[in-house]
Amino acid sequence: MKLSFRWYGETDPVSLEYISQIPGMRSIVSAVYEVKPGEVWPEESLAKMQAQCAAHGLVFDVVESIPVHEDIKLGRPNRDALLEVYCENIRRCARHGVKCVTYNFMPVFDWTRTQLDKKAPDGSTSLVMYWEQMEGLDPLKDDINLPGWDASYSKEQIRELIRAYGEIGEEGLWENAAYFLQKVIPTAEECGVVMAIHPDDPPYPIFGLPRIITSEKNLDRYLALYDSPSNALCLCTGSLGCAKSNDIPAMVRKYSAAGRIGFMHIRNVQILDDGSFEERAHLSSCGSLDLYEIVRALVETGFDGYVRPDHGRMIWGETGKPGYGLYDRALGATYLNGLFEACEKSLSK
Ligand code: DNO
Repeated sequence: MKLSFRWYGETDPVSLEYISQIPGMRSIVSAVYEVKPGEVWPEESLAKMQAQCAAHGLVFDVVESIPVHEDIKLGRPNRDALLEVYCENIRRCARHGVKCVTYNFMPVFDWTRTQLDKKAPDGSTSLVMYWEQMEGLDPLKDDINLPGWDASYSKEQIRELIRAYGEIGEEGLWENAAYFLQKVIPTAEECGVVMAIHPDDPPYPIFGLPRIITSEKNLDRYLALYDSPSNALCLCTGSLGCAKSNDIPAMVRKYSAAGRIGFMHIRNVQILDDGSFEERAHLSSCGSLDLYEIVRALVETGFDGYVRPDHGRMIWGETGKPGYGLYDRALGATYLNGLFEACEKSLSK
């Protein structure tokens, strides 16, 4: 596996120097953030990122994300032009050494939480989603602005988008996903890039919006839409793992054995009795997921793709982007290194 770390570019309070000091760290996961979805990424930005990473002994070879414009997800008439831009961005990334591109197909909102700084008894804070807080939330009335979301929409635009997704429904979203893959995967194949779809987080409908990348059945369906190693998964254990019905180690084993995982996001969550969830430390005993079984499944199937420790808690007084501080993600990386080394050595005995 190739160990990686997400870095938000020059404005990220976590420096490349610090990231490079994490044992075993190899790759940087980043994106061009200064342009809007649907615009072409300047090659200078990609070249600069590559050089900055190389100066710290790191490789910028994973992009997270090239966002999919809402008009593509909605199948609107301008989608072909937007898909042309999307393909051009894949080509440009590939020219600058990128091997894996993450994206999602979630309508309007990326990941959703109701609180970003829930304090645990030990004083650390983490992201949570509590149904009781969710019930009161209305994206049309409240000023909800979560870090996962594109803050550039006005309330009017959000209202219009929610209405449009209501009209196409789940099956419409599937059709538009199929169309997206038909256009994009051939380009990815030509460029030697693996497209890794991120699951919906959490993996069920939010605010009545359809969500499709949620379960084993739906992942099978998505991968079958275009049967190619370039049409792969970014298997996020914490996203899929907050639905009790998803057996994460079994899913990891199945899709890794089939060569259809490009990227692993590894983190732990605690599912609560009412289906709410809290992000927890990576250690298996801290949450609902068995990280040892997940890593064992990867090692036993010979996984050689990218892995990153996903969302960390805020610990030791660190402040910064919720989920993306240095300390707890670094602890996660070190724990993952330990699990991989142990599983690899016991397999080779
Ligand atoms: C959250 C991330 C997601 C992910 C996108 C991929 O922390 O895992 O925002 O980057 O869904 O497009």
